[in-house]
Amino acid sequence: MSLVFYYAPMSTAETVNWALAELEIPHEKVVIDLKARDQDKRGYRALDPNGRVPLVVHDGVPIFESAAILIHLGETFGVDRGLFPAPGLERALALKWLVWTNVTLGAAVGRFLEKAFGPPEQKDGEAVGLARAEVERLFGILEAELAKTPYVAGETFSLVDVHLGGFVYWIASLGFDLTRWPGIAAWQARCTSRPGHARALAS
Ligand SMILES: N[C@@H](CCC(=O)N[C@@H](CS)C(=O)NCC(=O)O)C(=O)O
Repeated sequence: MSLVFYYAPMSTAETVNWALAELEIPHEKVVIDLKARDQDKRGYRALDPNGRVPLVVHDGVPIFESAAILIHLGETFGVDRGLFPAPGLERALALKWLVWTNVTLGAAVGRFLEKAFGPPEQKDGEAVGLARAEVERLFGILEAELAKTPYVAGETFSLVDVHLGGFVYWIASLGFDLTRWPGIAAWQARCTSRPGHARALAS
């Protein structure tokens, strides 16, 4: 088995970095310097025509999109390790939240970034406020979910917590104060106190 992970610090690749550390899968890590535009090099574009990180090449097959990578790692390596549900309804719950992370929450944050950090001449306070309110509404949905179960997809920690937790950690760094959502804050603390998270930080 060969697995090459193309990574950039402080990017969407962090959730894949954490997942690989939780799963303890041997792999080669290649750092992509986004500022130096390594992602535009022809060899990289041949693997990922989007020119983005994360990218995983598993036994020669390139896989882009962080949610797709998490699903693939979960299905392939996570079930036996108790970090991803077997096919069935529990798997469906996991997929629901993994897709929500990118398609619903990720898109809302993308709109917030566009409005809040776009060109100053296009700054519109009301649009920033609306985009922020949408992210906060989605945090409310997650908070309500975490009032029901200790982890996003059920009673036990899984790669869904890695992926959604990694996104929430990044969103908080954009100025969303998690103390407003105590359930989310407590869940983050539970997930980041794991040895797998420490291994990811040290890798
Ligand atoms: N939807 C993609 C987003 C990937 C993405 O936007 N990655 C950013 C870093 S967070 C990137 O590689 N940017 C480089 C560029 O746009 O040139 C995923 O979840 O994997």
